[in-house]
Amino acid sequence: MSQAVYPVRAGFAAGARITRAQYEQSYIASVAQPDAFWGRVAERIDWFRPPTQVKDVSYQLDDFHIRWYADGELNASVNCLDRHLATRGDKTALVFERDDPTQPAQHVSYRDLHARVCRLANALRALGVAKGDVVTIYLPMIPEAAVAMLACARIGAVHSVVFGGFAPHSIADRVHDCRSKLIITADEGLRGGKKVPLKANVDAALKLPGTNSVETVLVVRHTHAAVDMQMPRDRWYDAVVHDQPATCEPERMNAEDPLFILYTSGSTGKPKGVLHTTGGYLVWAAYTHESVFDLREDDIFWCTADVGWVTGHSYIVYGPLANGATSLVFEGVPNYPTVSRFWEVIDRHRVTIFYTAPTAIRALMREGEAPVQKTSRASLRLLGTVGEPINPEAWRWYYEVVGDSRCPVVDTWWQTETGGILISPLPGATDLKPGSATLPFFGVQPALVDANGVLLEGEAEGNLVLLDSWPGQMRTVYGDHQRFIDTYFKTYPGMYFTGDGCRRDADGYYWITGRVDDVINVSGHRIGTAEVESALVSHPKVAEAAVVGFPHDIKGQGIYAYVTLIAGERESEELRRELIVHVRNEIGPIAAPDHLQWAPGLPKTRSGKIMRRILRKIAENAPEQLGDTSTLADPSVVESLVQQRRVP
Ligand code: 6R9
Repeated sequence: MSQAVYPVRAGFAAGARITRAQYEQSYIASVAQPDAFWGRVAERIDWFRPPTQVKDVSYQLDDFHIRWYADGELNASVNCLDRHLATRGDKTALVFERDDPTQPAQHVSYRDLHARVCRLANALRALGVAKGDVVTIYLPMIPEAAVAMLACARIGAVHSVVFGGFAPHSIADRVHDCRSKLIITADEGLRGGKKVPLKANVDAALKLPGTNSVETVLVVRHTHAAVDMQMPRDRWYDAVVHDQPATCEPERMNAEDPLFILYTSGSTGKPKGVLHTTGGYLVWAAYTHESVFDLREDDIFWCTADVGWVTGHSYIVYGPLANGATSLVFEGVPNYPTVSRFWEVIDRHRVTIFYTAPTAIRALMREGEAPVQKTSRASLRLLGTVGEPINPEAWRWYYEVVGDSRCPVVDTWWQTETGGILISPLPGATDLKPGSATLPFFGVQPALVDANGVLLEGEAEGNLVLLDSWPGQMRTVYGDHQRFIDTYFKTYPGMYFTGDGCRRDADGYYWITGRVDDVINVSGHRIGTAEVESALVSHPKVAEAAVVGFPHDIKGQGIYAYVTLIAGERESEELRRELIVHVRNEIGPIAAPDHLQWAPGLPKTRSGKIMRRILRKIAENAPEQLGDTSTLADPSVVESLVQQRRVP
């Protein structure tokens, strides 16, 4: 691992919001006196009723609860819109850069955004959506995605954004789980010149069982493609917002009222509905956004994530808008029409802070320096990464080639569950080491434990846990509080278990090594092995399947599937392709296996448990590290799998 150090740049330290001395002092205060610290930070939010209580948390299983600011009342959309109108009404809230670069960009001011949100909020109320109802949002990366989220927040509806790359089955599962009442979608999405049939996917999803909670589907006209409109269920978005007033009384929300549900993959079963509440989440998103990105009034902030992921929630919508910043919404992809697109967009809009994923950096690094160097990027002052570990080589390329060795790189570690950034450098305070997420943010207490839950001191490698709560922490798994407790608080009692492995070096810097559970991180997207397996076995010719991750140059991890066919079915290239397409159709393209190996048998213990450790080693092509296979019911199975391994 690289131990090169990039000290804080003198220019940055001088004008930084948080200097090293301030970080060190405030970190100690944030942990020692959380009530005083987080009470003060909460003053950055506009409250209808300021909280008198701050932290109220117990991780003890017999008295488990997580509450922050419990008697406070606020509205997230008011914080993202109304309170900026007096001072920033004409400031651009959203810059919309379309997929097609020959189309003009759109600038949505805070005043416009407020009006658009209020119109939709009124329309939703008119359609019968009330506080506490769940609205599913299945939209491309267009301003309406942010409008829809904020309109829900305005009336106290809970949004559940479903990534536009998910297939009908995945939409249906998510709609069913939260009994969503209304879906907001578009005729089609557009990515890299290719059309995504969003409305048709919703139609297909709503034909699946368990989706009859949906009363209304609002359709944004985006590409103007002809789509089936099933009246009275389907309504054009334009038509329903058209006559609505441009102001809307916001709902008074308790700090602990739900703001949104976002489904994420875990090691077992179906994706869980991670639930975030209003007060703590908003404080966290806003405060981390300002601190980690050292935000200035005139910054143009671009986070390339999709709003379908938590990064888009916290750092395209809630964090930037709560801070009155300008946030860029990009509809397209990094390699369309050319691999210079990111850098051209940076020049076009004079982006100052750029936040993207290691997988994109690695893919663009492959194209060489020329596509970067033909652009200026002079506006950039800070770079960030998120989603997966960044290898030092990609970090250096990002720093040297993209940032011209001028811009600090903040490698931000966090999760859907954490609501916002937890471990990251602060550009004016933290010396950087390529590949390390460095040090904890205020109030965050990371620790490493061994397999038995024993805390490890000093330089060590183990499982990453968090010893105490922070305001942005998820509060429950929607509809299954026990699963929340079991998943995160049972493995190591009294601690939150992240599911990540991690190393701490002699300077106390954290180096995330990746997931230690059955979650695969493909291009920064979490895929549960159980989900891919269940998609595979839903095919009539498949008897059994086991899925593991393997190292992949661009994606970080790829998906490797072992499949056993029903007796009598023949293995063929055609069937292999058919199964990959099947997973694509069931879950979505991001879950399609990179490799699929026929497995006449799977390595199992005598009690019938699949030994994934062994399958991982075979996929990694490290058969010499198979370890102890003596507990296998039939050790010869392994030998034949090793011999028939697919070469990734
Ligand atoms: C924000 C987000 C969470 C998982 C997490 C970890 C990995 C995220 C990382 C990182 C190393 C970083 N991860 N950021 N690993 N360094 N800077 O990505 O949320 O989709 O829930 O994924 O991603 O494994 O546990 P989510």
